[in-house]
Amino acid sequence: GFLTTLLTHPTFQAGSCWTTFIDETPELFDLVGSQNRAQKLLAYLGDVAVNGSSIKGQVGEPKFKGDIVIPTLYDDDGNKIDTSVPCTKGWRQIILEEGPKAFAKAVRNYKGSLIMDTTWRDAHQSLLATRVRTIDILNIAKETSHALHNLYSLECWGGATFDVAMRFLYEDPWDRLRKMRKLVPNIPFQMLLRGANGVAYASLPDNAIDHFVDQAKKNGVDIFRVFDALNDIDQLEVGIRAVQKAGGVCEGTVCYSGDMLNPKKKYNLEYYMNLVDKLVALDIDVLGIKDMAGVLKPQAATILISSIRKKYPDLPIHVHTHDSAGTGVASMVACIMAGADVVDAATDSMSGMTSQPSINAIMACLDGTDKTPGLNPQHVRALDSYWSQLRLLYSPFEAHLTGPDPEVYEHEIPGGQLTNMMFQASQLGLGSQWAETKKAYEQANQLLGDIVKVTPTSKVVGDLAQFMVSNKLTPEDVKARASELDFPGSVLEFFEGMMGQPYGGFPEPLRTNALRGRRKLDKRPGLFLEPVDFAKVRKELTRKYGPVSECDVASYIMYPKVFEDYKKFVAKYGDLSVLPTKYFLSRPEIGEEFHVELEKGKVLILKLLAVGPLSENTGQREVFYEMNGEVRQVTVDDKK
Ligand code: 3PY
Ligand code: ZN
Repeated sequence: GFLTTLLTHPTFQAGSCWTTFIDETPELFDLVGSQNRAQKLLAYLGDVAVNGSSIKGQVGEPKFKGDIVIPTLYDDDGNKIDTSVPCTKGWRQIILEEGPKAFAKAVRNYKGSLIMDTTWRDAHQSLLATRVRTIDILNIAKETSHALHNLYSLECWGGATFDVAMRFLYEDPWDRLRKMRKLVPNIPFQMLLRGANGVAYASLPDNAIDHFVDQAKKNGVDIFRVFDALNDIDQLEVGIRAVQKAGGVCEGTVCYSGDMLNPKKKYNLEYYMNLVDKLVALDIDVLGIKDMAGVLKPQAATILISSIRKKYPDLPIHVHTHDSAGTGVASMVACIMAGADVVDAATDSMSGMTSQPSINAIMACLDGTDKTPGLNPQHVRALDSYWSQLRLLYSPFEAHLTGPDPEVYEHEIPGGQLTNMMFQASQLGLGSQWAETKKAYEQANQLLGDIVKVTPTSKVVGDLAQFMVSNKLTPEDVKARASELDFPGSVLEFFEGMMGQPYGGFPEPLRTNALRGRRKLDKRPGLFLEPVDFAKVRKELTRKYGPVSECDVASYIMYPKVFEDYKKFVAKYGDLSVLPTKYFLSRPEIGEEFHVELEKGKVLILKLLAVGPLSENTGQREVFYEMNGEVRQVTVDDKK
């Protein structure tokens, strides 16, 4: 039985600790529930057949109906490349064999430029509400390991993906990480870490950040882009130290805001150079410049990057932008020409507008220079043929952007948030108020002291903006009535100091009036938070769910409620990450056959046979599926 399998398993006998054991040998635990899994899957499929998908944010059905074609790659001689196994050659070898410092040096010494591909994280976070699922990444992973083997990194984890995976996709983000890692052993994996906020929306105790980063490193992340939404160096330091302790490559990051060349704006070259000095003093491996809204214009980019390059000749510089205004390609090329080592780009069909600029466009601009990024354009295009199909598969999450938004230089809304707010406005029927919302965002930012805006502070500004629009408040109203207004929670958290200290201080008397006696932190929040009692959390989770892994512990600490809801969902429907997206989001045609690989070699062949009539007594319907040749039936509440 199961216990014997367990007790005789080599990993178990080697005395590896219990929780790591679950992470590393999930197949044993799958065995326990394998009979159960098929039935749970049917419960989900039955529900979708009757009620349609209930995935939050979904509008309509996928536009892509056919079978997804996986591209074939050819070498220079026209021979097919064997992609049945991953490529093993890449920059990750240097990290593994020689460590972060040697990696940084090799990057700096590289003659051409390098690219980080954001398709697996920021691109879909910015264009498709972060909804791209594990299965769709895994299905192109081995091909990616070959086609893009000279990438600096693949950004594939962190940011909003952690939260959204559990909250809306009912997936375990750690499981995604481990599975991607197996199929892409050669390209460094990069994640986005919100400094002392981890991947959450406000600060966590320091030991929670250490623990989280350690798990991320152990499960496959190589490079950590550590930023703080207020560029607060004390908050940054928490994340940076955590990465250094875990042995990851530490990309300490400056968030770029405003317009450095405009003398009327708050953040100027001196401000940025000061911040770079502080990051360098913390012994970062790579400097990140994070232009989350896409407001870094080419000339400012040239001046900023060449100033840093001049002062720090050995420091690798990695620049991130969003193409919201349509200037992303120009800015990234300017950065490379001014001495940046790495820039961010996304596969063409997942690029542009609020996403990153297109890889092919950047490559084309670098053609004929000595700064080409060492990628095969045929391979880049072949991969893109996959993503162009995926873009249609995820069409229910499109925000229907129609073109660049040059107003971004005024409102400075970060890429992901811009799409999100547009989507919300259109769903609420507030499309006509969109212009007003953008204006309010600009005003809210000024009210809050012209802060750096990126998760979580961008949410503060967005919440205040929506609050002003829905309550018809002018900035003068907000100031005058601050002591009686019911401000959104995020605004109060910001004023309390739970997101760190803004450059130039908090706006007064607005802060005091809005807080009405609530606490005011004047140092980083971690100094005031009780450390997490890990033993207690482990015990509590084990009591509720049976043996838990350290990754579960980390998920729970980051998002307690989201994690518990996720566990409830999985208890009911099982792990749906293996279900092809088309059937996750929409019901099959009657008689349409499809396959679900529950685990390696264990495939279910499914066919929807019929949806029965509504029972007046119970409000339920019977749904009939054929599963591996047998008719199976499931009873579903009709929620319509
Ligand atoms: C995130 O924190 O999720 C971001 O993408 C910030 O730009
Ligand atoms: Zn971004």
